[in-house]
Amino acid sequence: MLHRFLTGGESHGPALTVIIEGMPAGLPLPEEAINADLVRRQGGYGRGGRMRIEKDAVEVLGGVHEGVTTGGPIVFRIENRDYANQQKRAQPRLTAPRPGHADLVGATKYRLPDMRLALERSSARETAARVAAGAVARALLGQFGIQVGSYVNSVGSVTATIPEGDPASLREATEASDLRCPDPVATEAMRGLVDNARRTGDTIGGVFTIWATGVPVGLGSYVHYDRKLDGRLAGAVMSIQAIKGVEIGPAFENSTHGGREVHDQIYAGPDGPYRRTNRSGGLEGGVTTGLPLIVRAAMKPISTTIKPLTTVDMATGEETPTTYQRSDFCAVPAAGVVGEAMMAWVLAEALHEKLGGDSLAEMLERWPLPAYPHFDPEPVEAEGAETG
Ligand code: EPS
Repeated sequence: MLHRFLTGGESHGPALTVIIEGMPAGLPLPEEAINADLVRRQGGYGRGGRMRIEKDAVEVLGGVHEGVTTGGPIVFRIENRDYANQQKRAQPRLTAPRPGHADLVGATKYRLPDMRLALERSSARETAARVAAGAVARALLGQFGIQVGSYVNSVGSVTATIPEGDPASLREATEASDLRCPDPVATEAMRGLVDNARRTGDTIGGVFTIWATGVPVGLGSYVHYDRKLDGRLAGAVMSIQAIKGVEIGPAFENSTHGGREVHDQIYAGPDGPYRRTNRSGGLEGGVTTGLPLIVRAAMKPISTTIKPLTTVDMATGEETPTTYQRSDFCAVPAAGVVGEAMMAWVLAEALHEKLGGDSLAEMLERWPLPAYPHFDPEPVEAEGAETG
């Protein structure tokens, strides 16, 4: 493991923290770039009251000197402004778990006396710390011209029309939409669904796409299951709270067609071999093809609903309706930003594995990578060699 990060802190504790290890020294790391991603994560139509309280920004506690990484662990703190409010309110013990949240399984696993202790750590508030770590990875990738972004494909039953082609060209329209959806007609309809969820005391999920462009050929590996980049990306994206499905490229659709329709054929061009399609989502054999990486994720509807669900009060053993305090109605746009962080994280590590080095300067010495190997038209065979 070349890179790792560890988040700490609870949703309503004093602060979130993250320690990031393995980043090369000499990487310019402007605080504003990290904070800009934190702001993007806080946005999106359908967020609840908490986002009006928090103003996420990092306090840099280590690993950065005069805006440049030192090679030491990078340490960030993000204040929870709601902590002060929480201190003033008595929090009743939570004994009736919300179906879909980690309340019941968490309290069972850790034998907690109050399910609030499970809720506090399982909360998606933790994703603010992930986005800070992802912003560091994004800064590293940016040095090599690799861009990472995301957009929302669907909210509930409303699906956007996404033009084919360079995903980076969708960035402007995506960031202009409060649902982070590049299709303005779909954005309007999605807003209606979120309003309806709010009105009916429900929540709503959706699907988002995370992309990366400028990725060289040859990141990841096919030689071991845990080095395959598709597996690493899927695991990282699936680890985001409320994500229940991940696909690489149009994988589920591909499965309904024959191989001759699915595989991205290779053509000879003036600059070497090239593809006209990217149905592999930018990965073959767990290795990047040089085409944009495309990962799609399905987010379930948030499990805290105003209109109750049936549960069991673990203090009485009786069925009871769930209680509601506050939550988001739809967090799909925010989840896309978290997805970017996880993709950037995995890609930055894969790039560092490929290039090696302890400093950005050493990594840049090995850049750019040659696109493809050179094959002699007539290889000289060793005497007595047999074909395997
Ligand atoms: C969350 C519940 C809500 C969300 C929270 C995730 O928080 P609260 O209970 O304080 O209203 O707003 O997400 C964030 C705080 C955040 O920063 O994204 C949950 O139960 O997972």
